[in-house]
This record gives sequence, structure tokens and C-alpha cells, in this order.
Amino acid sequence: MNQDYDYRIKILLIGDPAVGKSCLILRYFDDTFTESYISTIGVDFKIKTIEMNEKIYKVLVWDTSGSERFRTITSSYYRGTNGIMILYDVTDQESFDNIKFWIKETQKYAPDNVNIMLIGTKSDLISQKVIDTETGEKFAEQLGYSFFETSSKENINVSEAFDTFFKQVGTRAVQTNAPNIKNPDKYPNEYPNQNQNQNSNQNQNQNSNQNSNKCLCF
Ligand SMILES: Nc1nc2c(ncn2[C@@H]2O[C@H](COP(=O)(O)OP(=O)(O)OP(=O)(O)O)[C@@H](O)[C@H]2O)c(=O)[nH]1
Ligand SMILES: [Mg+2]
Repeated sequence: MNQDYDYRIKILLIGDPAVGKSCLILRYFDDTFTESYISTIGVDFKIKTIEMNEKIYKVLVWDTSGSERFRTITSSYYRGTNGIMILYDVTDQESFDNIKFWIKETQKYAPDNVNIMLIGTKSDLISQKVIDTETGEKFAEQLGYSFFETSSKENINVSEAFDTFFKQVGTRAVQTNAPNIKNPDKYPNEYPNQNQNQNSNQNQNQNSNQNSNKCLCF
């Protein structure tokens, strides 16, 4: 197979509905933001190619719905994941309390050696903030997760969070020789195919057509 990359890594974003998973991805990949909330239908994805230590990495980022009604679908996407970003909204106590639930989902469905980053979103909403930075930081530290507070609206820490995580995940996946990192043919179901593109495109707000086309080469 004619590969245009050395390694590929798979990242998943999870967290309660409306914490801002899709907005974080849209800010990073398309540099856009919208105030209107359109809940993700099932899953969606974006792809980015990065270079680290003279190697080319294809990074596949899956955006999942936080809604319970898609839980069966979304839980199947944890398989073969190298890194998981767990998001909570700094203005929403319940979304922070529910991190425990998302950790359990990760333990149930993701590989044991997965990297995890905790992200407190909507840091621009200072007057509505109920989870202070220290609380988030300490929580992450206790669990050995990396941590960022971000604002997709004001574009604060978005690229820092993704770029840091890609590096951490890529380095670890290579060091531990993660099984899916090099053998696309062996793990076809973990990567988008044409059918998944069609599902993905149900999400009108995600504007993922451009990126979906790219992944036909996977
Ligand atoms: N003020 C502010 N609002 C944000 C930010 N990020 C997201 N939002 C708003 O939060 C709402 C939900 O954002 P989404 O990104 O769609 O949330 P989600 O986590 O993808 O939700 P599901 O797909 O339903 O799981 C939208 O109205 C966004 O405009 C942010 O950084 N600051
Ligand atoms: Mg979404």
C-alpha cells in the first residue's frame, strides 16, 4: 500500500452534550465559531497531517455526540484510540461531575494505554465560571491527565491544547508501539470509509465535506 505517512493516530473527544466539543474542533481545524448550538448526530471527524521528529503523522480526530441516545454508536469509536480528550464546561457543575462517567466509559471501551487530556471549555465566560482553574488542574493532576482551559469563542488555548496532545499521543503511541499506528489494513474498522463519510455528512453544521474527501485515501 502506498502510504503518504509514517504513523497515524486516533483521537476522540468526549463529554456531556453542549460542553463545546464540536466548537473546539471547528476552531482548531477551520478557525470558525458559531453561537448556535447544533447537537452532533452520532460522530463526525477531521483529519490533519503533522510532522514530528522527521516523521509524518496522520491524525484522525473523532467528534462524538454527548447525548445518551447515541451512546451505543459513540462507544464503538473508543476502540483503537490513542488519545481521548474529556471536556467539561467551566460554567456547568454537572458537566464537571460527569467527568467520572466519561472516565468509566473510557475504561470500559478504550485501550488500556490511552493518553487522556482534560479540557475545561468556555473560559471566556468568566462571570459564569463555577469550576475554577485550580480545581480542574488538581483533578487532572491526580489522575495523571494533562489539562487546559480553552475558549473556542475567543480562540484561547485551542491550538495549544491540540498541538500538545498530538505530540504527547504521537510520542507515546510510537514508544509503546501501539498496534494500530502502522497497519491500516489490519484495523480497517477504526478508520473512516465511504459509508462513514456519508453518515458524517448528516451533520450540516460540521462542514466536514472537505475533510471527509481527504480520508478516502486512508
Ligand atoms: N461562550 C462560549 N460558548 C461556547 C464555547 N464553545 C462552545 N460554546 C457554545 O456551546 C454550545 C454547544 O457547543 P457544541 O460545540 O455544539 O457542543 P458539543 O459538546 O459538541 O455538543 P454535542 O454535540 O451535543 O455533544 C454552542 O451554543 C456554542 O456556541 C466557548 O468557548 N465559549
Ligand atoms: Mg457536537
